[in-house]
Amino acid sequence: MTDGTGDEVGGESPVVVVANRLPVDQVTDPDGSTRWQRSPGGLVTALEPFVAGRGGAWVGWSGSAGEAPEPFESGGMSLIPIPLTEEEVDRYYEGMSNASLWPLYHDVVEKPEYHRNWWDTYVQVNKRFAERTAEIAAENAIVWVHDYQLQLVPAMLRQQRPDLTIGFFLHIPFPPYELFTQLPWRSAIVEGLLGADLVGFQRPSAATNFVQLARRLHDLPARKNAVEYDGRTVTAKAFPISIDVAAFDELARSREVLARAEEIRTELGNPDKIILGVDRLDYTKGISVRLEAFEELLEDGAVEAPGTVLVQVATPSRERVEHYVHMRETIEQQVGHINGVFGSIAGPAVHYFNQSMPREELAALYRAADVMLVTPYRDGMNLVAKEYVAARSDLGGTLVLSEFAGAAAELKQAFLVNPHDIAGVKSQLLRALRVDSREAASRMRAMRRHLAKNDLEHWATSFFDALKAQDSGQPSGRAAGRTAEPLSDGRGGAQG
Ligand code: GDG
Repeated sequence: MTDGTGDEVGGESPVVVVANRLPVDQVTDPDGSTRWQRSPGGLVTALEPFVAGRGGAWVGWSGSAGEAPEPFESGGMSLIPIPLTEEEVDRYYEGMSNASLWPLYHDVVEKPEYHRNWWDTYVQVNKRFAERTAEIAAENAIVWVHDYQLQLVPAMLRQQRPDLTIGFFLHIPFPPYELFTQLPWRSAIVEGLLGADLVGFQRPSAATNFVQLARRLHDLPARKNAVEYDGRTVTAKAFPISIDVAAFDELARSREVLARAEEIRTELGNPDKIILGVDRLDYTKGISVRLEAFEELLEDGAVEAPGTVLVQVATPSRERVEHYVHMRETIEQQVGHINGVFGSIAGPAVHYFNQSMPREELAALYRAADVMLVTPYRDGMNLVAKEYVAARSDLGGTLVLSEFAGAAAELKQAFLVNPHDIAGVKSQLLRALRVDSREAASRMRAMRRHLAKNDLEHWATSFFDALKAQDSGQPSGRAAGRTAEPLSDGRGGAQG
């Protein structure tokens, strides 16, 4: 893999990825033996070429509480497992990460809970990730830290290893000052992120929010895209993530997937229109919004079942977090109600699946669907929207997309909706159901063109290029971090 200059991306420096999860899952074979299997999803595929074969490593949790396995090799990378106890999973992962930060960063769609013992554990676990990374990273390595679970790692790592070049990428939105400042440990998080040379976000507005926070909370000199801190320049910039477009396109064109798409239509009773939703079962994804809009359209008589059906795949997620248990009950009641009133012996109006599907099945669903309905209240990017577009080489199908998904900034030819405005969602859904095929094809073509150029490899390469450029631009950089005192001890107290 090369950058524009023909050099190997990342130069010769080894790359270490630090993420909450390792890129593998432990699976048990029928004979009872266990082995590691590469996790599904594009991120691993995109990062592997940068990490593999050059002394690179991936630091992360294995997914099971208890003792961590010894480091091992996989796909040319050294995988370095970090242990988490049951209590740490409870407090750091399900608590602080998924019941405090996740709702806060998603516009407080649900009320975040703040507990001091969750925070203390978050600090402790971040420290463990930072210490282990400091131990294994080669001299002058490039370290790329991922996501909201590990926001303290950049600063903790810089303290121990000022020779490293540190990048951070946040996969979820970053809230504005007015929301972020309700976090009791707001200063510590901002300081944690300021330990990086480059902080990447999905959207430019998130980068702006971060720079403003650093300026207003810590009184730091800041320009549009950069903060001066501790003798270094910390750059904040948007790098919208994408998918492996070519691979998804190829999968969705395969004979098996096309045949399965036909079969799905037949099994659904050959409806005129199939509307599709695919999400992790998460309250940010606005699954209730689309059920409500669909129900009202059925009530109004604007659509009829089973001529028009909604297929909703809601993949199980975070099932031990209280918000999620409650949300699942609400959604399942809604589905039951719609089917009770509008279903018939011929079939239900909503086909609801609370299960994880193979990638091939998702691709076939994308090919079978006339309208893809993506209505998050807030979403960093939303890869499902991009997968749908990548799957439609036939230029068929239409995309209805929330304005509040990062993807809306790129997929401008979608039928955009405000998920808080049910009347608006209904009318855009109807437009998408009724649009003539020429207009639909022209919208799809434009979105596919954009995606073809902006795929996952482009994302990873842009980030590494920016990180390298940032590193060579640091004045006295590295040495400054060695002696610097952080603004706080990272253990919190509401300050700033
Ligand atoms: C976070 C941010 C950002 C879903 N169900 C199944 C399945 N999936 C796959 C989809 C897609 C992925 O999971 C979901 O990606 P999203 O982007 O929609 O959402 P999050 O999980 O919330 O991800 C998000 C992302 O990070 C990347 O930065 O875009 O904004 O919230 O790829 O296809 N895959 C399979 N079976 C399922 O049932 N195989």
